[in-house]
Parts: sequence; C-alpha cells; structure tokens
Amino acid sequence: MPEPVIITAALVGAELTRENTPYLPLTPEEIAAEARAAYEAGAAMVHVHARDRNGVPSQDIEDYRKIIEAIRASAPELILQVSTGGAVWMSAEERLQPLALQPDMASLNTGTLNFGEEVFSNPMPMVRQFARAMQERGIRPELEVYDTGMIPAALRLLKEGLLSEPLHFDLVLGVPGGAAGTIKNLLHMVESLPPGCTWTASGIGAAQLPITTAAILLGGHVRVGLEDNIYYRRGELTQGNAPLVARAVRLARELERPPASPAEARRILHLDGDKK
Ligand code: KMH
Ligand code: ZN
Repeated sequence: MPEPVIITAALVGAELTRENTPYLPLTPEEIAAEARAAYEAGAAMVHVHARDRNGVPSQDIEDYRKIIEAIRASAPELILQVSTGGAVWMSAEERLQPLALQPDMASLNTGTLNFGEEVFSNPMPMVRQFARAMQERGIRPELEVYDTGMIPAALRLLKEGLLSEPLHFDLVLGVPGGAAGTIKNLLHMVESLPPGCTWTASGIGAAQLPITTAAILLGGHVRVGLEDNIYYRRGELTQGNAPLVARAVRLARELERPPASPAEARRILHLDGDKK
C-alpha cells in the first residue's frame, strides 16, 4: 500500500500583509475559515501563526487562544501545529508562548539564517531551550531545516536527549538566505536524514510546485499555503490556501499516493500515543 501524503497548510505566516495578497486571513474567524477550507480540500494539518487585532504578527497567548479555539470549532479533526518561529524581531520568551495551549505539534527551528534582509536568530542554546520546553509539555516538534547543516544540529539535540525518535523534519527550500529551492538540494537533504524519521518539504515561492511534486515522488509529505507562496501560477495570486491544497491532492493522487486524513496523519506522525 502506498504511504498516504500528509498535506500541511501554512495558512498565514508572519511576513505577509494584505498589500501582498488580499486573500491573507488575519482575524481568528478568517484564519479558522481558511483552516476549514484547507481541511475540506484535503489538508490534514495546519501550521498556525497568530495576528493581533491590528493584523500584526503576534505570539501572544490570548491571540493564539482565539485562533486555536476558532479552528478547533470549525475543523476539530485537523492536526494543529503552532509556530515557535514567530517573526524575526521576537524574543525567545515571546515565541514560546503558544506552547502553553498544548497544541498537537510545534515548529522547532534548528538554526540561524539570513531571512531575506533580516536575520532569523536561532542560536543553539535557544534551540535547546525550545526543545526542552516542548519535551516538558509532551508537544511533538517539527524540526524546521533551512540548510543542510541544520540536520546534524538536530541530531545533536537527539544525542543530548532533548528530542526523541522518530523525528519529524520540515525541509524548507527557497528562503532567501537558506538552501535554494531546487530538487537537487531536496535530494541531498533527504539523503542526509536519519533512518526511521518522517519528513515534509516546503518550497518557497515558485519552488512550491516542483518541491511539492518531488517530495511526493520521493515518499515525503508536503507543506503548501500562503505563508510560503501567494501565487497559484506565475502572475496569478492564489485565492486563499485551499487551491494550493487541492493542487497538492491532485498531484498526490496522480502519483498514486492518496492524501492522508488527519487520523492517518496522526498515525504516521506517532501523535496517537504510539511511540514507534
Ligand atoms: N516567520 C519566520 C521568521 C516557524 O513558523 O517556525 C519563521 C517561521 C518559522 O515562520
Ligand atoms: Zn511559520
């Protein structure tokens, strides 16, 4: 039986504004409606960033609480992954806040990189602090990897006992400052992963379509959505997250891998209490 593909929708992100795309959800109701549409299109998981009442990126626990409650009310089956990356200007303490809401998963950024014109700072002591915070709360991390050196960095944390197997990685390709969004880079990263892990791939901008396709072919899972890419095709904005999810579903089916339901995704990611 072919392994189902877990499709994650990265709904909002922290970099975009309505000037970039009018389809960006900002309020809890809008974000929950996008989550529901992504679920109906075939997503099993959502990667969530919060915005405050002015639409400004926020890691505030109350902003997250409203969004999480709204998503749980509109699509209770979805796997909920919060961001601990937040936005580039935020402190570690700010970024850690949504863990208190006991989401299913949280992103764990494994290294520092230039992020466009900014620096996304994740020094090793901070990465350890975040890993420990997730471990203490029993929240499963998704290890965000932006370049190949971040894979051995994650394995160091495993050796130190701050992570437990099986690990789950997100290979993010195409951030300006990280590894370029090429299939060659994806292949190299996949070959550098430890045995027994699971992985998803996120292609940024125009890399989303080829990276999604290659990840499905290589046996991985995929992340699509506005956080990573606002275009459906060159010059044409995507009208929300659902069209990108629907395309990933069609690609998966054509390539003879069905999209995973949230329940199947929980089994594959060992979120159902089964440790291995
Ligand atoms: N907004 C980026 C600086 C994550 O969610 O963990 C970081 C980010 C990664 O989006
Ligand atoms: Zn994010």
